[in-house]
Amino acid sequence: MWSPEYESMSRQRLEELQLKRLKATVERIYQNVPFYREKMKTQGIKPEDLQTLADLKYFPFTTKEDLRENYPFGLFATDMDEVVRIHASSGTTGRMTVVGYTKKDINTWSEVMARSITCTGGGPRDRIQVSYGYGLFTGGLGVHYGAELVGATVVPVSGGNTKRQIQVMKDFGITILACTPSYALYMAETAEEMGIDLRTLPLKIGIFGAEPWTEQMRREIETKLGIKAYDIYGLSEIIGPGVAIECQEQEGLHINEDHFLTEVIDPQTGEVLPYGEKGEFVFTTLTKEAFPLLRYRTRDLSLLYPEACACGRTVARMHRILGRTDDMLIIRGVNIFPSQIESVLLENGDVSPHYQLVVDRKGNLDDLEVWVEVSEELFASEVRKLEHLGKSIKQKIESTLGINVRVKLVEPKTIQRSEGKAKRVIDRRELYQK
Ligand code: DLL
Repeated sequence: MWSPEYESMSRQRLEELQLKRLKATVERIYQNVPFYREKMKTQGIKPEDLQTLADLKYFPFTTKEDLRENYPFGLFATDMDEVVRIHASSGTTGRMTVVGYTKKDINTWSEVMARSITCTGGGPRDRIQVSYGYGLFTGGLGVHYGAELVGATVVPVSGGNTKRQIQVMKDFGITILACTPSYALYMAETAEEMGIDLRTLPLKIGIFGAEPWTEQMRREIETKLGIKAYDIYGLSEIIGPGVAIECQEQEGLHINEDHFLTEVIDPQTGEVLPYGEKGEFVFTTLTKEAFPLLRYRTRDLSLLYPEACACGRTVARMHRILGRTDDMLIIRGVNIFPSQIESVLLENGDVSPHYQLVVDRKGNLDDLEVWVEVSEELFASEVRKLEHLGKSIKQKIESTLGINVRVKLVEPKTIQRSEGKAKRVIDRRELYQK
């Protein structure tokens, strides 16, 4: 462990520490950020009303809309002179979400990323290829600083130029790859075209996140790259990558709870749910200076479990992200998550992990078409076989989702590859509304 003192502290000591830090955070944002002061006043609550961790539920949530309305620096809690870095994430709609870091915040981020890398078995002897984008996106620089703190050799390739990525991986003897899971698969495909078998390289660990993926996709990546693939979770608003990560047990993601207080709520009612129940993740930062957040609604859905892990860490773990409140598709009234479809597809050996969901409105009815790439071998085989595969996929998806879908099998390499976050859903219904 990078910081055993914090990663394996008793629940009681952790909660004492969290309460102390939470009180300080609430007091500071009340004093320094007019937005929070007003919100708390409207809710008739003051910092001193926070006596226990459970009292947090009386405090207001912060949403993505609040961040947009206070664009760009309205929620910063320090003087701009103390801000040493800005990052931003560009959502698909509206203004960017802008976040800031003081020197201490950068150190905190490096610390949680150093813990994360160590958690996967990485260390000073590793060579880490950072293929997350560098820039306003937090992926590249976030992993970079953590890897340097660990003492690993960092190769900051950033995203793109996939052939060169493979060359670097091979020639530099890379042992850890950090990128989105969809990009890892794209790299595997490119390597194959270049006649390079990634399984024969020293590469042994993958640190993959920034987008949803499934257990099946993990298996696919592990087999194709000959590595262990670890899920890393984070969001710019809270810090970037490093909020939570899997350990070598691969049984849920350890949350850095001494820095990020976690609640799971019912997205409809806002009520806090007990451990083990699926809901929306809500984080409160406990140590951030420039951009602290109170009860930030992530829209990410998962569940939390508090049991200590076999690895010795005692912090709570989250299940891998199961969907988002906003990428949930509602098709003919039925709630559908892309990950459900991905699981069905990848259980089937003949299709590649590349797929896209195309939603349209035909007449007054929603229509879902699932585009699936088939493997080279299968594509070259008889039409009858393809038809059979199409039918069987359709049947499986329909029995999982409970709605009718159309399945379109497409040629290998026709679905657009991504070097960052993959775009799985094309919702043409939205286009009509604009
Ligand atoms: O994606 C930070 C990050 C960089 C995480 C590199 C991991 C690795 P944003 O661009 O602000 O930040 O996007 C945050 O991405 O709310 C989730 O919906 C999604 N996300 C991030 N990690 C995972 C993951 C970065 N492991 C949003 N599984 C979050 C599923 C993830 N979704």
